Amino acid sequence: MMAKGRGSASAVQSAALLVILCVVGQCIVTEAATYVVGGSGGWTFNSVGWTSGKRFRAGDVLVFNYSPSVHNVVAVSAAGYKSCTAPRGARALTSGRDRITLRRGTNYFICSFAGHCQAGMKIAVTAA
Ligand SMILES: [Cu+2]
Repeated sequence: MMAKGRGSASAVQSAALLVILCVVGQCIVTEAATYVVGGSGGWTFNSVGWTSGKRFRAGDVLVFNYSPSVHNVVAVSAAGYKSCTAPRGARALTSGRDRITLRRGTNYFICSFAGHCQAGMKIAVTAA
């Protein structure tokens, strides 16, 4: 009888621990989610619509996967995003698998290869 009682208490403790771990796990995911831009297709033309329906938070990480011989990633201003122009001296990311941590507000990225941004290779990501 006593053993059964302890067993029950132990089961309750296990359940409580599981809940706490789940809550903690969710917090971690919420605070720093990682998104692969464009999904399995990667960072390419018409990535512009990829952000729709997603909710981003400051600290989330965007992963840009692409072939560095034909694309790059450049962080730009709102004006640069609209006009598809990178600022003079802008540093292009060219690793082909770049990771960028989002800042609060809207983060703008384009590919600066000629014509690519105009073909929808641009994203505006608003992070809460
Ligand atoms: Cu490109």
